[in-house]
Amino acid sequence: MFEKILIANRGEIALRIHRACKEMGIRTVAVHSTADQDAMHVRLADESVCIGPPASSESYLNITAILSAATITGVDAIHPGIGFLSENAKFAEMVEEHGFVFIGPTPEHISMMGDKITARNEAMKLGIPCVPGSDGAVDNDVEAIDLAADIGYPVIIKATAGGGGKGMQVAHSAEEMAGKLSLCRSEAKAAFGNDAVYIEKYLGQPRHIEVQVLGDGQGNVVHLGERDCSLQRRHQKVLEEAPSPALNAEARARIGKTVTDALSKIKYRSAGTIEFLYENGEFYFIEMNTRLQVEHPISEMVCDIDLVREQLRVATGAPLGYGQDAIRMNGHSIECRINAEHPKTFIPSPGRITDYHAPGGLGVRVDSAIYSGYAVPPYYDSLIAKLIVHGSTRNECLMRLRRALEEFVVGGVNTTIPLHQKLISEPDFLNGDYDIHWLEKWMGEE
Ligand code: MV4
Repeated sequence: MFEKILIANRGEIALRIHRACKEMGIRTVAVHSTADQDAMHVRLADESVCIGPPASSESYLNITAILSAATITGVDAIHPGIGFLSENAKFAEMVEEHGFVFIGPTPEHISMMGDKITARNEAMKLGIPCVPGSDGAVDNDVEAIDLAADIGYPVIIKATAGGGGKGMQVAHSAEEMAGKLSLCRSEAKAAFGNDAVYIEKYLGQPRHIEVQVLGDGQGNVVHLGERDCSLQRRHQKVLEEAPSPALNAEARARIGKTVTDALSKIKYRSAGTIEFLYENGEFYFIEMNTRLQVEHPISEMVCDIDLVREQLRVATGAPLGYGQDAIRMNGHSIECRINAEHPKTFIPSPGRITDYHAPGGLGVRVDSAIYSGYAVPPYYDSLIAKLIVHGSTRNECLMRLRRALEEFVVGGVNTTIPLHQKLISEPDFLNGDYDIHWLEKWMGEE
């Protein structure tokens, strides 16, 4: 096992990784910006290195500074966490070139899934069902309009380099195509420096369902069931649950087998998530995330597996050591993302936390790096805590979540706690009756 690793991240996820390391006897090195001098990830780590000024581009994205920190502290490996450099194939490659282990997939798998056209083509080759659409990039308007006529309107035009909901346009008729194509291309060029686009049939009321996988790079791959992440606002997830209220055991086993068969063919290593749209009982691949995800704890709670521990283990070259039979799913789990934002306008609310009391008790987990007196900096993502609840049934989970939200005190900044309190008393939510558009509609009506 590694003796010491560097955690190239901040906030709750840096703590999450630190915790797994400590339980495995691994020492940790934190890196931080000047704005994060007093951050909990720095306080808890065995060693820390300041890697630059507040702006992420000069600190948490500063590859040279991070590799220097790894060199001077003599670590064995680097965990990239979530966001920042976690899906940067060049970084993964440079980590390895400098003689460290990258705790994640190979650079080749990161690249493969980072470009959406390549990912879609690869998914099709591997037998993963995709949305009907173009076979690769559409080169010109005529080709796109001909194809859209075959697929049937509405269609969605997507940038191959897209992400976070950027670089997508829906066209409802042939007349709209030329305009939407050029809009999508110019947005993609400006945002990602790549104007390649492809088209798919537009699904009107799908759910967002993603399957958690874990592979050892030797062909052993298991899945940890699915998460329902349909509750989003402007492509930001708000609340996630596992299992999905929309799937039965047959659908779960079917999609699980499809993804594990596929990823075992490419000998996928580390944690990963395959995202699907789910409509009328069918799954349609949209993308794959080659990293740990913010909502990974709900899968951990349901499967009783420490995903970061497993990432560390397989990164050393160890085989998974168990098969799908060993994965037993139990009960229900929900995660509420608590952001330092106004609960109605979502305007960020950085500043000092004056009071803090986290809920506890059976089945309650809080992943957070904040504390009373901590100042939430304005430079980074506004996620300050994740409340993760587990219960033996969905109803027990909901009752527990309600009481945990009531106990949660975060004073001094606005948070999304009141939004969650309202959300979990909505009949549609309680009935599990929601799609990817439900939350925005509901918020518009409030
Ligand atoms: C779609 C779609 C409908 N049809 N693709 C949004 C982000 C990106 N990951 C994929 N997205 C979508 N792709 C087809 N063919 C609708 C969305 C979409 C969405 C997907 C998941 C969660 C929330 C969403 C909100 C709006 C649109």
